[in-house]
Amino acid sequence: MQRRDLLKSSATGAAVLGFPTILKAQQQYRAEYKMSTVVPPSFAWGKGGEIFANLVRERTNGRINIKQYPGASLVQGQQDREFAAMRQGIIDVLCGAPINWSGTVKECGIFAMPFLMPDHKAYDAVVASDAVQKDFFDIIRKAGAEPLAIGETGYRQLSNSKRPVRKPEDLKGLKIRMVASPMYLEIMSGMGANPTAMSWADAQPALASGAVDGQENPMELFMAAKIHTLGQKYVTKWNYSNDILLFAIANPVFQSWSPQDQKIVREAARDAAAQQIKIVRDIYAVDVERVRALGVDVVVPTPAEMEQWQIACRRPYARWKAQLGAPLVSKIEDVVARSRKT
Ligand code: X2X
Repeated sequence: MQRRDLLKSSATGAAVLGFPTILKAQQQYRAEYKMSTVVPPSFAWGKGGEIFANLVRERTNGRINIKQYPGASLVQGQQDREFAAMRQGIIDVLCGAPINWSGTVKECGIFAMPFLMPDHKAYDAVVASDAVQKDFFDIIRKAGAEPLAIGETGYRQLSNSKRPVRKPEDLKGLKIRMVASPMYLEIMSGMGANPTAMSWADAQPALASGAVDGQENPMELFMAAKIHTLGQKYVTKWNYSNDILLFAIANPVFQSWSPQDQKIVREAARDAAAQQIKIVRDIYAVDVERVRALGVDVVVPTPAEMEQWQIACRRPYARWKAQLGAPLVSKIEDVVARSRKT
């Protein structure tokens, strides 16, 4: 059939059905939208993704079907490729830690800066601020995705198989697995540790075989992944970094949905993020006892010890502030400072 005939016949078909515009709109929806998460729904982060997908399916009566691909499997476990893959159309929906995307969009590294958001009050103030809702969200939009909502990946704590770590000096010579973030690597090497970058998929075998001595991740994740069974006997709750969990949709995908559906999806992401944050914080409140009950030695630094950690991170903080975008970091610092006075 000639192209002209094809156009004519499909136009006639639509006219016969009587609602050509609805038909057109429906044709733009795909059978499945692919969502990448680094961890599965047995972890708070993956659960957040699952809740989001379920809410969207229910509230759109199945018009929008988001399928979760945990283990960052759409990018063969290489979580630092997620954002680039989203731009290429391999991933439609992001539910992830921006630290993993900082090699693609540098500002994505900002939230993981050491001691930037020292507690949940500061965290909540930052997330609600214009610095995030306007400035950061605009950066994400320009980079190719519509940001919808923010959950929480959780405060990252150190673990290792060798000894209790109370102060920066205790890290000397320890081989620590980190995500592929030059900022994280610099923080660790600045304290005398021997950091090595690898994906989450590679981290577990490396811990099991003793190729690395330690790692850092939220204790919620430590428990969900049973990292204590990989010889990790010592944890330090130093709260140095708490990345956001960003829910976002690839721009062309978001634009293909009706305004009503866009609204439903945005609200679903907000509701999922709120539920996900509750899961993370409920566990955070009891994580020391829970991890101790697994036979792990948990060091909770005193305020004086906390200061040592903060001092040790000052130089990389300053360097990375300049690198990742000093004006935006300063804005976030102001929000944090104000949050401490209320
Ligand atoms: O790989 C990690 O450590 C994880 C799961 O926390 C991230 O993707 C940032």
